[in-house]
Amino acid sequence: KLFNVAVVGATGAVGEQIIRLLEERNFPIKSLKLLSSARSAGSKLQFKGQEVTVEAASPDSFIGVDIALFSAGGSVSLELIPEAIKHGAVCIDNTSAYRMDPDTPLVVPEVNIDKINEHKGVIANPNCSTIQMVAALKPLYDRYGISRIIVSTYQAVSGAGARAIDEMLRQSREVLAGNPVQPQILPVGSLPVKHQIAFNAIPQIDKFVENGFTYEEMKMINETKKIMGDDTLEVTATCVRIPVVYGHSESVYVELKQDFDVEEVKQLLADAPGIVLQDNPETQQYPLATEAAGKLDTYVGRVRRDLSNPRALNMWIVSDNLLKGAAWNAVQIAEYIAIEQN
Ligand code: 11C
Repeated sequence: KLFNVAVVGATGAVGEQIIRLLEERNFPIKSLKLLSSARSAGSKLQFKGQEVTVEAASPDSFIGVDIALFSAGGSVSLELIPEAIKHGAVCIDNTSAYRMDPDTPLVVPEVNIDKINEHKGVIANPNCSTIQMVAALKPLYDRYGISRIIVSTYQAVSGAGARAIDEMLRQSREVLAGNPVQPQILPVGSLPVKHQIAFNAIPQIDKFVENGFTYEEMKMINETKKIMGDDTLEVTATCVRIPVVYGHSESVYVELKQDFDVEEVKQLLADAPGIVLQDNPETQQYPLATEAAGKLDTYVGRVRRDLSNPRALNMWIVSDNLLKGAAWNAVQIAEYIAIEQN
């Protein structure tokens, strides 16, 4: 069976990667509709050597669409996903709009693909920093059980969109030229206070919640429990923006429920789907954002037993936030839907 596919947010950083992956993976497409806001409508994009004109997304855009991939922001998803469902489309949503809805499966294929059929028209794609962490921890969860996770992230500016990349590069040039820097975008475009990102580390991603955590940190906490299907999991997170363009890095401390052998842990990771073990202190081998950028896998290294708690591990997890963290996870879900229906 071939599918009528729509990409909503086609001109954005994630939309662009979704279109590239649908092409590269030779997704079984009958027709491809590229949709965007009215502002970007009319622009022309290439798909398999053909020019496709981007159309303004409206409720009628979804007539005849089988699979719709959304990455145009939460408000667009909330407005148009119900319309797309009415027309019979299965929606894969990259925004946070439906993630914590109890009726919506939140899927990372390596972790909980079994949930994919429980959808009522929409399957949510988790936050980028959550996806790579749960993909790497799943084999350990299955083998030993996990009681607690403490994660600190080092997140790329591309997570905040194409304008944040421009801002980081522009600021870097200004600092090197000895000029004053005028931050405009980060940490959060809609908040009045802005901070320099070039040559800096900003411990704020998204707005603050009343409890002192940021939304990004709360996403990591809540989404991890939902994807793992375990409310007893103790999770805490500190999310930090650093001047890297592509690839989120994470320092993860994880307490296991059973004794473990570090070599066995490494073997489990090396054998896990979608995970690449890069771990050799002798040759200074460990995951690097610059090397993970552009790749579909999640890279894990610096795996070591904690010195204060022999039942705990420390590790370093890196993946391309726009690929496994967004576009690739969504296209992977679409591929599973296509397989189920064929
Ligand atoms: C960031 N993780 O790096 C964010 C971007 O909920 O999908 C993705 C936000 C989301 O800024």
